[in-house]
Amino acid sequence: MTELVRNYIDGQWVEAKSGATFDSINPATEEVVAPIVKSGVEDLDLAVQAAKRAYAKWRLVPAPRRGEILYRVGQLLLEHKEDLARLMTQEMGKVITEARGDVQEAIDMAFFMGGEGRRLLGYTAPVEMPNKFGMALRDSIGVVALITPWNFPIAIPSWKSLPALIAGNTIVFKPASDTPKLGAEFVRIFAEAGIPEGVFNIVLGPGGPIGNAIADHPDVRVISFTGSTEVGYDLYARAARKGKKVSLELGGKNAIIVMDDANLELAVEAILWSAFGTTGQRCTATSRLIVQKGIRAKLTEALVARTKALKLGYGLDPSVQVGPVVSARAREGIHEYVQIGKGEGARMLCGGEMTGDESNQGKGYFYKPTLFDNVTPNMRIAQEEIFGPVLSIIETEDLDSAIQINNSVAYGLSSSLFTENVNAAFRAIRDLTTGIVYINHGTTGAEIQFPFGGTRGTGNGMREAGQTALDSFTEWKSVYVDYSGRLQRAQIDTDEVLKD
Ligand code: UN1
Repeated sequence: MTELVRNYIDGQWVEAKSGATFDSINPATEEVVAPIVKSGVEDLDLAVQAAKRAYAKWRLVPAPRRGEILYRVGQLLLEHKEDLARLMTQEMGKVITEARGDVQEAIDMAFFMGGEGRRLLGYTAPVEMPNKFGMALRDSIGVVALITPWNFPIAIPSWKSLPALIAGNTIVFKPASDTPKLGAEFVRIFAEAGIPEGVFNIVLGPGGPIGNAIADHPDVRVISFTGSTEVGYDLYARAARKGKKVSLELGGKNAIIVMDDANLELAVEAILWSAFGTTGQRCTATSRLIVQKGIRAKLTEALVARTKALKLGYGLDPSVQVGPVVSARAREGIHEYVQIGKGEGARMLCGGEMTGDESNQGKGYFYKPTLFDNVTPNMRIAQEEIFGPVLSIIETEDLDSAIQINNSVAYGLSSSLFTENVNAAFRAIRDLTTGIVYINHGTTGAEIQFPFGGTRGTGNGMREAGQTALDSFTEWKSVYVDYSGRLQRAQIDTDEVLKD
């Protein structure tokens, strides 16, 4: 049996107060990855208290010094990239090449945010009075809580923790209960990089009670959450009663639009990658294909053939293209949506079946990549997030109707257009109402230097990554220094200035 994975609180690896544990399971083999401490509200409180104490010092560490720790984090992530990637494939199932990409996203973020240590830019502006100076600074906030999902178990914690730390906040981190060991390994890297005690704490265990305690805790000032819309909105409402700042990244229902003039081969590759990469379990995954009439038959035919040929299996085998879904429960949910699609009158072209790893006695929570044709924009499978390998094909007349269909869902994360017509591309860039737009590329693959997030039900207007990430973890402080030696009343004594 592998070693028990513990919480990291105040610089110590500790068990949960209750002594309870649970198992992290490999979804490809159904084997136990590791036993994990099962934390409760009392463990959370210890972590918050530690973070609160550490904040008093950490906020005063000059940001360039904080940045040096982040650079070390980037270096260590690079050194441990392969181990972390292998653990990721084991703990949540994504195939090894994608797991490496997930870690790489965190490495990119560490170096990017390390650089913020020497920027964290504020600004000055002219003021109304003589002998007076004004500036606006970003200020740290305090203890921040990070609640992260299992589908990007290293990248998403990096999007949240690195900007929070560079800005001078301290952290209580609650990773998804499907990927607790990766969460703990992520924190271990920070400990190795020299993060001071209490600055970065992790509490492992099931979300519900801990999430509520985070929303209620008077010493948690900011919550950054990525996960389901349902849980996110509940948390938001609960935290609002305490006046907390909340940043939400929730669901998606992303579409690729393919016009008649598109490069067909390129579109096929992009659709397969965006719909079935990560077994469809990305917030950015393509789950709708909006295709213009003239190219539909050819595109559909190519997609069916290629989808059927995708190799499923344990993602540590480099020839495997599609891993399992994260859990038996997740697989049930996906299968239910497939039944809903059939019931709504959509035509299933392939997939629609639970399966297992044939080379391992049928073990694992696999689901065959599924294509639905004859989908209309209002069907539930075209409106609701499925979070699995299911793609719905919707036919359309022209660009305007394609854009209208794209925009007519409750989410607004990512969209994509395939065309060779530059005018169509720019019209789409203007009119697609998602937070991320791609031209001639699928809906996945955002880079960390740009804002990441979406409109409508995808969030609450905040963005992750890029410099924008700092907005979640800082508050502005405006400073006025009057060195005139007399009372100068803004907005009132302004005419005096010209008289002098
Ligand atoms: C997510 O699915 O929550 O753009 C994150 C992408 C990745 C991140 C996805 N860089 O697909």
